[in-house]
Amino acid sequence: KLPLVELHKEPDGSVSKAAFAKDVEAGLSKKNKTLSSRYFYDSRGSQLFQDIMALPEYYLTRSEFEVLTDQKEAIAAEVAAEGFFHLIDLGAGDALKTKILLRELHKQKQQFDYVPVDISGHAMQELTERLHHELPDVPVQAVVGEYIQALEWLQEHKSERKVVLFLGSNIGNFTSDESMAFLKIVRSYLGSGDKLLMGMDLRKDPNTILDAYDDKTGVTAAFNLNLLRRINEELGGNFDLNCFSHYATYDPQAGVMRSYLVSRKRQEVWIEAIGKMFSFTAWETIHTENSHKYSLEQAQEMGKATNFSIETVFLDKNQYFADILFAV
Ligand code: AVI
Repeated sequence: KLPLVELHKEPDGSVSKAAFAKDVEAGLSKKNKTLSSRYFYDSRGSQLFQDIMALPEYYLTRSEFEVLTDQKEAIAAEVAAEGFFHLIDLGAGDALKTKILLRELHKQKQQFDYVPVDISGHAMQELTERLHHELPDVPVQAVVGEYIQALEWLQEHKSERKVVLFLGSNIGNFTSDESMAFLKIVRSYLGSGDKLLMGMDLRKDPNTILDAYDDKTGVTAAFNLNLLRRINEELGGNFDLNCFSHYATYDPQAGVMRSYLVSRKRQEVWIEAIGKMFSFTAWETIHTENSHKYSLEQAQEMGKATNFSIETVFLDKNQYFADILFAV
């Protein structure tokens, strides 16, 4: 087995049960109930997200693929600039998209090592081994942990120039305050010459956006409902998944896609690990996820407010999605 840096203390991909129980209790005790989308990604949830990415309605994946494929020469050249650098991939997963860049950087004979970061040790082990065969000349140092934990580790152990990748539209799942705080923290770990390449889903026809989060085959519904299944499994809950349904709605003025689970009847749910019963009225909702959609002006403002400047905006032909290169 190739070595991984393991910063994450819990069993693979999982969260601490106590922290999960505490968050669930707090969320379900609110007047407007909430559960955090960060708990979507157990192994079943991660598989369902892979399925979402293959849906015809979920344009985000294909759009970003197009950006990276069509503009890989320019992206690789701009990211690299001069000398050796660490390419840090936050939330790398199977790195399907990043591999386009890795191949191009290698082709351009750029001097770098690849540092994928993910909460899943299994995913990082697999990726390390696959890259060892597919791109044997690219040095890989996978880190298993949370994003910030990993940046901290890098700060202590690696002194060369850093290029951070935050692909997908992961920034969109943070609240506005969280995304600003996150960008400020990332910025605090970067110095002159360092860069951030971040994926941002852009504003577009509201119906196109709505379809992407309410697909006909019900994969997104299963993804959302999986959160209740996970509570049943890990916290001893007795949610009846047939008595809740997925509801997604897009607010075109705020640019926010909001997802909910709706209680289809009056019901009570017991959660063993919390030792409490939670009551739902008929049609009461649990808010589970926000997915922000941005204008390029907003991206500019976010950069400004967090001390980054926009170097280049890479777009697909439809202008559905942007990979934005921020410089320090
Ligand atoms: C992971 N994240 C960027 C996805 C999104 O588009 O917000 C999660 C997702 N939720 C429903 N479909 C996909």
